[in-house]
Amino acid sequence: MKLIHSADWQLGCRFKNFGEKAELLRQARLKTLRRALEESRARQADAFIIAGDLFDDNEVEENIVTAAVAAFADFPEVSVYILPGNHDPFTGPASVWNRKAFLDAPANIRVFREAGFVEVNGGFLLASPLHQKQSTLDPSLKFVEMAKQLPKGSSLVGVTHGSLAIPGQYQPNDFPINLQAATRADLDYLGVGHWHNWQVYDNGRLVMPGTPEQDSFEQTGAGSIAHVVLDGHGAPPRVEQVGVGSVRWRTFGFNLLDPEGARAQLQAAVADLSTEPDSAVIRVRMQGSATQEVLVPAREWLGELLKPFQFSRLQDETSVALTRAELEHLKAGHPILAQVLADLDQVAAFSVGMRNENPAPEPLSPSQVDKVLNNAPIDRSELTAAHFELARQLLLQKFQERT
Ligand SMILES: [Mn+2]
Repeated sequence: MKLIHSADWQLGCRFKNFGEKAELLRQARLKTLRRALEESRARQADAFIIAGDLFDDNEVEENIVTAAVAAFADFPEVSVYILPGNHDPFTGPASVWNRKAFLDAPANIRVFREAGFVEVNGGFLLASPLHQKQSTLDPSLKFVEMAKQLPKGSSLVGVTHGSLAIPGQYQPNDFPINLQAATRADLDYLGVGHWHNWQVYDNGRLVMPGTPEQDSFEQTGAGSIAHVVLDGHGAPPRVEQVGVGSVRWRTFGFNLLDPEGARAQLQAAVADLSTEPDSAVIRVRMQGSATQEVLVPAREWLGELLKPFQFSRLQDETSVALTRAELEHLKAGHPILAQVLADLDQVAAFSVGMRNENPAPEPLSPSQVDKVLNNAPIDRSELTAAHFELARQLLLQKFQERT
């Protein structure tokens, strides 16, 4: 038995933060769906499984529904098995599964509106679809009884949707699936959907492939479908992670401590994405503090760098550095702050050779500096001037926030 297992396409996702450009991201998913169907055809899979959340919700736009069904219809040799998930549960006549496009669907599409099984190339596909958005019940429990009804020795594949019951990592009302659910029901493979990063449990028998298209900066294990080969009941499944995603979500930092270095680094990183500027979502976090003379050109340069990309955002977390007069005023009013800054300068002067322009009335001696550094859990050879500048900035920033 050969399968393609996918989940969490969330077609029709609104991507509210992207305004009119959201349509490009929605279209990208439909193209990726066709690419996945192409993979299934090329590998002559017996089943193309969608383990829940094909659609973002039951109210999805009609044009997305017809585009999805048209994609399946264009691959008549691919047998598509669809399971309603928590985003698109089968709730009866109002659900997306009862729209005309699905009621009149071509013969290669089967939607599991109810729990049940179907024979596929000598093995069986067992489905436990969702009928609501939340439940504390493990939807894979149904497989235990279902599997007992099937002929002994045949390959058994479960398909359901829910969170993995990893202690501390799931909500109790979010369809918690036992981590040994495949073994518990004597399944050879349990294809699950819900979370967006690739994960494997139960000795390789329980797989959550994640979303085929990354949809947030935090996801690093998204963008794949699973190609699964079963050699017979009891044999371990052979699972291959197949990358199909096209949109790359990347976060980069730009720290004003070293604007020249930051420019060089960012330019190199972005160059890699610039071959396909429409399929990269870029976020640049600009950090640190600097004077307006440094900040303004840096912002302009970043704006130019990101211009070719459809989806980019500059997240400005910078602060304007204090002028010399402002700093002196602050120090005059807060002698302890003045002393700490002076001590920091003195430690920097001894350890990385920075010039101390503002020695304190009672500067630290070399032996006192040694004592401070030896007591700190720091490898002295790795200290640079930038560390001291950052410490200064953080100190001033925190101080200003509090006063
Ligand atoms: Mn889900």
